[in-house]
Amino acid sequence: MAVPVAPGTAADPANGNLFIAGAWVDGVTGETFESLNPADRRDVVGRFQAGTAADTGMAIKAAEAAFPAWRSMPAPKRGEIMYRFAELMARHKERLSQAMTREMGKVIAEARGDVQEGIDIAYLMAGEGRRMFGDTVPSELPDKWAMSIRQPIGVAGIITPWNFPIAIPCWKMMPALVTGNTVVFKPSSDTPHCATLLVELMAEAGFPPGTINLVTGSGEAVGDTIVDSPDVPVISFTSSSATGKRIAERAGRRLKRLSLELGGKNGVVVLRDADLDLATDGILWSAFGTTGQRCTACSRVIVEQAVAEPLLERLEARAKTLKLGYGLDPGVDVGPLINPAAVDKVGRYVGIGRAEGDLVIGGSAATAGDLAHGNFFNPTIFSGVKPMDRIGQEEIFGPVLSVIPVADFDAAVTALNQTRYGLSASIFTRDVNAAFRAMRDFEAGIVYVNAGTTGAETHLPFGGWKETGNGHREAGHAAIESYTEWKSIYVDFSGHLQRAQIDNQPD
Ligand code: UN1
Repeated sequence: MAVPVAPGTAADPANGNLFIAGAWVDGVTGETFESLNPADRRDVVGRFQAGTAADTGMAIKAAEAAFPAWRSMPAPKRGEIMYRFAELMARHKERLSQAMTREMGKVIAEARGDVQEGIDIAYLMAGEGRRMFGDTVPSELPDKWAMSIRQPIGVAGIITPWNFPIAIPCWKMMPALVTGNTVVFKPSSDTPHCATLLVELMAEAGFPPGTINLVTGSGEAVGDTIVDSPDVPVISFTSSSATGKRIAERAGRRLKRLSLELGGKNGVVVLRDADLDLATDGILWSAFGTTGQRCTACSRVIVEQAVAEPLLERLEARAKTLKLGYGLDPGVDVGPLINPAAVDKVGRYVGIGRAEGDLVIGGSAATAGDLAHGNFFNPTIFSGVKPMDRIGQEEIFGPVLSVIPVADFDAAVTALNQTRYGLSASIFTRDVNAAFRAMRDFEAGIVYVNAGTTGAETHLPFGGWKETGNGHREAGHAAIESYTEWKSIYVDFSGHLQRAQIDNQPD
């Protein structure tokens, strides 16, 4: 397997520091942890500071100190810095993408998409600096003005996962920063190099010292310190529902603003009139793209019995052709899982699945040749799964697809909604009435018609119902809500006391 020469090699790893108050510094203990290439664990991507509670405290202080000046800067000016950052990311897109494939594992085309998603949200939010709309409305009283404005909340704690190591930090940091908050950013310990490259570009773009602080390290040392700090009033977090609930409890004690983006068990419904080749394309892409490690990944196919057999044949035939390997090597379709623990977890679910459904293809770690050095798992399909089976209910976050046959459209909607999650859902059909019913009745934050469950664009709200989140949305204008307080302002220019609700009574 070819080990890339940039941005660092196994012999010359990139050593990452913390970024606090505009300076790259060692942590107080100087202890480090390694980031490994998931396609070849012999390749050390870099060594990164194991930040502590003390380091995190310093980062929070720096963000607090930077807040008054940053919130006072006109939002369009903040947007201009963000625009420069977007341009820098675009210029460095290939370098960032290759670094991402090496550190996180997704194939290079998908890594480019991840970086592009970061660029897209940066441009979108740069423009938001000149919008950030409030309401200006008539007052119920004469000679009185009424309007509402948005204001920043303070220091934002941004805790991000590894599966979109550029896009998700940007989804969170761009709206936080353009609205005038300052940031303490704790990336996943599986992707500290991507985070470091991102923050380097932010510094180069001109975000002032202290507006963005990076602390790498564990969830216990860094993440919990951010969540518990009385000086971090707003938190945005993406990971599992179990961790999200724990964070919600802790943040709830201080009534913090908290935006959670959590688990999914996204389903594709295939009706008997569907274009089965198109459905096969959509299902394979959303089930095995990113090796199933997207919050939006499809892990359930709910198919009308009448077409279950031909659909399954197509899925099996195509899944067989998927090539596993290092995402920088040409022709590779599916990269590795993020780490050995993920391989174990997927393996455990396959064990559960063998007892619940019929294994059609896959079902084991892929260890032939060079793959043995990485965290590879064969794309896996189970058929004959029942809606309430564990593999049909629990988030696996790997390349495992359950095919659930149902009698008709109504049974499909019931099965689709029979989950504690509600991120994305899709339907393949040529029947416009069925499509509209699905759009109305699917319990999900994102619904696709004749497309898979992945591929959300950055200018629409992103997020899910039920245990997928807590009602907040990322991306689009909706993201602004998570990072701003409303302030309603009344200006009375009548020159005398006017009492709302009292002086406006009918004569
Ligand atoms: C995620 O998996 O957490 O819609 C984000 C998609 C991507 C974003 C996924 N645009 O699949």
